[in-house]
Amino acid sequence: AYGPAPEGHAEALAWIGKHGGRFGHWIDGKFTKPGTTFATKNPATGAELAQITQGTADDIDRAVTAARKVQAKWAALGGPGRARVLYALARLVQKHARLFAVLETIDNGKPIRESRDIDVPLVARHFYYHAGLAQLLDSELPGHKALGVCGQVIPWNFPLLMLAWKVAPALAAGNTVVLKPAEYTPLTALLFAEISREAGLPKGVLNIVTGDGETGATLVAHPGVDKVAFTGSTSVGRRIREATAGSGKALTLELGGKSPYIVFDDADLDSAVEGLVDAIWFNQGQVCCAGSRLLVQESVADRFHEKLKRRMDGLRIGDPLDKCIDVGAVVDPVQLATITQMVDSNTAGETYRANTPVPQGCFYPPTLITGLGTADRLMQEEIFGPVLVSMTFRTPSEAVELANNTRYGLAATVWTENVNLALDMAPKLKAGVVWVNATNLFDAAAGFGGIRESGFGREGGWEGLLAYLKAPLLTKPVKTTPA
Ligand code: TXE
Repeated sequence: AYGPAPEGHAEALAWIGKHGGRFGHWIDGKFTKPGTTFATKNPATGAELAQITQGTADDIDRAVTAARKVQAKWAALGGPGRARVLYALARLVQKHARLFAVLETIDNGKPIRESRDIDVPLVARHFYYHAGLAQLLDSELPGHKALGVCGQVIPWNFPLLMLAWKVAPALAAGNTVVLKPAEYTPLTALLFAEISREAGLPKGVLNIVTGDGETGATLVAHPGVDKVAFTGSTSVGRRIREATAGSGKALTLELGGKSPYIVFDDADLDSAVEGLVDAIWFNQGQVCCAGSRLLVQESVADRFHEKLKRRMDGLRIGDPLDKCIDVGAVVDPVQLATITQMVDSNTAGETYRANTPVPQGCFYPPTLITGLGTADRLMQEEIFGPVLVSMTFRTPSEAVELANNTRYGLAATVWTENVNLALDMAPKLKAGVVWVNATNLFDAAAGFGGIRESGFGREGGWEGLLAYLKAPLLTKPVKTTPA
């Protein structure tokens, strides 16, 4: 029933096959021999893709040692020297774009349209942009110093993009890296490591150690790590903050969210519906800044919910490799069980499931829950799936109060035709980013990050780069910015 497999599929399977379906870590410029392994699977089919090595304390130690050994030399290359390598990495990501996109889709379950048109192009953009920053660094911030070795732990929802967000600024600033990808989605990080050699990245500058949370915790705790950067759940973020407290390690955390999506009665409702599709059904809702909490003005609420339900019924859910699919597979059966349990245990409000065929397996239908109260668990907790909760408000001040009634503070969206209202709302919303009549806009040049339990620190732009440099360079250069 599905269209032909996209270009790059055979290539992706061949790349896995070339490695015998078993991967070691990438340490000091080459793959290690696979050790004790676990499977990474295609969530859409349940098929095993490859065996991945569980990183041990020894592996982490070897990777950190390799990173430490070359750090001074990498920094001494200077901004332009490092920029040359970052440009090459960006070009190679573009050259292998189809392979990266398919590999990401089969490992994670996201629609190929997203990995092909959003994730991979943003990854290339990130390396180009940071190559530009590296080039400016010596003149803009003379005397700057890199932090040293960075231990980076990333989640499974944007495996390659989160790698780019972490690795590009770290390398641009002259640091070296040990990165641990998420256990569900290690493949694109391993492919990236392999192509980094072709880009001329000196061995030891980037090391990838695969494994689970224990491997991540070992990396975070390693005394040879100078900076820890983490994206993932708030509970693990809290543990990492405790584990690094008093260690002198620099730390940035990008954690969960329950971001409000506010629709005023004067908004272009059709556009607001389209925005919502992007806000909560992009990547099956597995997005830290997902607009997962709809706040809609009472006077248009019924009309808006009706339009939304009609649009939900039109969403196509299924094989992520099909170019016509809107909603793909949830990353793993464990995650699917969490979503199902959260929704099924909710007794408040009214649940609407999209009237669209849902395949067997790791798929969850687009879901809307209306009529909840502020204290209801689903109003407060991150579901991290394709589930939208909705409440109504009467006045702008009530909208602000409801929007800020959360322990998180990552993103917020305001939909209105009244620009004065939007400008009045934006600074009152407690969130790292506020979008107006748009949602999920990301760019390498714009700092992204949260407040409150969504974490701290910014990734992207000069702010993101400064997070990889030694204090006291706390001021932001203002002269030039690469395009
Ligand atoms: O995340 P974890 P999980 C949220 C989302 C989801 C929930 C659980 O709500 O349902 O988290 O997902 C590594 N020290 N988000 O369990 O555990 C782990 O191996 C060091 C939000 O997958 O936070 C992986 O590489 N590292 C989110 C990474 O941390 C540890 C994205 C993230 O996994 C560790 C993902 C430890 N003690 C999930 N324990 C977002 N906001 O973007 C685990 N890890």
